[in-house]
Amino acid sequence: MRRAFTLAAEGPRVGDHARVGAVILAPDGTVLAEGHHRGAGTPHAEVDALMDLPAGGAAGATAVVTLEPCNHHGRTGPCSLALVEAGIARVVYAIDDPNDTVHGGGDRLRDAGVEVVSGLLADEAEAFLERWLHSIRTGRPWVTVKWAASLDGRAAAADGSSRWITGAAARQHVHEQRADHDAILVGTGTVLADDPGLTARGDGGELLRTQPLPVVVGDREVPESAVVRSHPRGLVTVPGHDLDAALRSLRPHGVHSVFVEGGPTVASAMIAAGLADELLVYLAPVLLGGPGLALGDLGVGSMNERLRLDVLSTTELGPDLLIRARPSRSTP
Ligand code: AOF
Ligand code: ZN
Repeated sequence: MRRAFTLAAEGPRVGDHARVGAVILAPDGTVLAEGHHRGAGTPHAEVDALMDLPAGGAAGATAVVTLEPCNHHGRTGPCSLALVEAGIARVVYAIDDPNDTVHGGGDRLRDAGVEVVSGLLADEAEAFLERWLHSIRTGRPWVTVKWAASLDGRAAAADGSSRWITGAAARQHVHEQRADHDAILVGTGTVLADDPGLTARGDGGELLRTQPLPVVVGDREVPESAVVRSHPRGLVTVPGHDLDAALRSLRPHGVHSVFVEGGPTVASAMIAAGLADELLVYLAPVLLGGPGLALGDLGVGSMNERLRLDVLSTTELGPDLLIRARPSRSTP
């Protein structure tokens, strides 16, 4: 199963698909074939592995898969059927498929007389597919909220200028995070104030290979001349201020993860609405003082309402510090 996870990790990190790996073992434990899913519309991991075997080559073998084999005719045929037809005797998988229309492969295999074991390394599968599972289970993409601030929590100076608080290493890290999410979301206020491109770029300014879908939320018009209008992925605008609805509306665009990058109004609203799954806070060793706070009102009126966080990691990026945190799961 660990090998299957390694194979799964070779699939693209972003896109409208689950990263899945599969290993086919002979009765004596020898590896017969390996496979992984390479993105929407391509063969599923099980079929990718079976394709490496001659006809009849999987008879009596065990298939080890990181996700329950599918049971539907989607962009490809059902993997459960492909495994039965190949003569697989035993299937071991980590977690059930959370998709209502897809799951049931385990039962179909059992009905066909295949021995099925599930739950192997389930915790690792949950962690590995965290964003996708969250998106399928809730109907709402995973949300990472990012901001950059001075040590005293300001994102802008008194005159409103906000570029650049952090240094080159932190900024490059942000670009990599953009490329690691399906979409990047800002409010109309940020578009009007900063005219951002919302692309993921390398340190030479070149476009990275994967680009997040740019999403602008709010009622004000995005100007014809806005830089984001020439984004390579096009532009999605979502009117209104219902962030939960806005996030759900991105699912038909194949979006399972969203990087929220501005500004304070949208970041605060995401957090206050309980929609932020992870926070990335880049802190620069400067002080700005004044009114330019990184976050506005969070609906915290009193100390006993404070939002508790669990810190996952702290990382030095040149002179700056990155704190990765999540809303605390433990009770106070
Ligand atoms: C598997 N093996 O390798 C993957 C699975 O649109 P489709 O037909 O590609 O189906 C996508 C769904 O199938 C996806 O949402 C997830 O539930 C499952 N992914 N299943 O048996 C695989 N990638
Ligand atoms: Zn499948």
